[in-house]
Amino acid sequence: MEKFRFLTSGESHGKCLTAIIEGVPSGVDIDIDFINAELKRRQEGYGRGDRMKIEDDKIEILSGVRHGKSIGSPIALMVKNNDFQNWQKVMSVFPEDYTDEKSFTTYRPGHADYAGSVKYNQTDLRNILERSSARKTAIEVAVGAVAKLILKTLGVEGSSTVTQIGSACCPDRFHQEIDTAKENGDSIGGKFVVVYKNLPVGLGSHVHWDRGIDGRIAQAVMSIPAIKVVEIGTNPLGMCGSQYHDEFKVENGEVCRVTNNAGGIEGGMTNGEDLVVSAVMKPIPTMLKPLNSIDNKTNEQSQAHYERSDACAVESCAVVAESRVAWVLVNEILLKYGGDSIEELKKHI
Ligand code: EPS
Repeated sequence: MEKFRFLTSGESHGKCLTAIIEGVPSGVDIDIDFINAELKRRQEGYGRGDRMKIEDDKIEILSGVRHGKSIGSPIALMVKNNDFQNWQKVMSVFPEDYTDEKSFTTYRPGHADYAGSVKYNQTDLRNILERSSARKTAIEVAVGAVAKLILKTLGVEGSSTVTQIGSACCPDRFHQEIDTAKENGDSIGGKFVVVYKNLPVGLGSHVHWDRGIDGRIAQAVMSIPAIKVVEIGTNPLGMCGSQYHDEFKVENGEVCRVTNNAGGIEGGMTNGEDLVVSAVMKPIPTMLKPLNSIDNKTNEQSQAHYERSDACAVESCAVVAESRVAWVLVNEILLKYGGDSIEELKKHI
């Protein structure tokens, strides 16, 4: 059974986003300023649309914390959607408020609209857009911030860097790539890397396919909206074994490696080197210059739906990926060492 579990709920323009986390040991300092700083980091980044001028994401903790510390019970979190004020009728839960004001029926190629509407038998694609929106990553980052607070207590810290936007690999050109896409009514993707340092050896396992930490990280990062590629360490394509594999050495009495092409994972387990996870985000599918599509009411050729969106959200996505890796690491640490209080967990480690 997983040790760090949670569910989230919330639509992009609904009242709020929520999460309930189970498995946070008691005695963890729940630093609200840190959680809010993480939420702010996710909101920032060049290329974000006007929605980010409306939102000012702040966490509300509803349970599981007293006087700044976790008490072992489920932690319920909430982030309000400021934009709900402008969508009250459209997103109302009451049948008498029905309006088709923001309904749409033309699929955006690349979005969840088509498959989601077939799967859930919906004509109004708003019913798919609202949950498939990347807005839900706000509450995921709040959950990630709680996971990071546990990791911090154990001396494990993560960070992320954008390494490519469109075809540009040099940060000096990132804004230019985004500006050009925006001027053309287009969107642009990119690549980022997440690094976690100071992990113990042996998180994950080689003994069963579903216990490998690389597989768990890949699933957690791949399922962020718009991620199409996840890599651990250096992409080995075209390298010989002698070039790729990381030779051993002993430094200050510690076993370590000359290089870290494996990205800190061998045999589905952490090996004590830095964990290095890269991912590629596709260009966002909501574009001012729409692609050809069809209308699901008539099956006639049409232009894809457009509404306010981001031209590029790669920087935000990197923060989301940091959070997702943090969840996986906390779960693996709790699985390996166990502990109902942070003191017990530390003692076990
Ligand atoms: C999103 C569309 C935009 C983004 C949104 C994700 O929202 P809106 O349709 O309200 O303009 O800003 O991202 C967020 C709201 C957020 O908090 O990251 C989409 O369709 O995925």
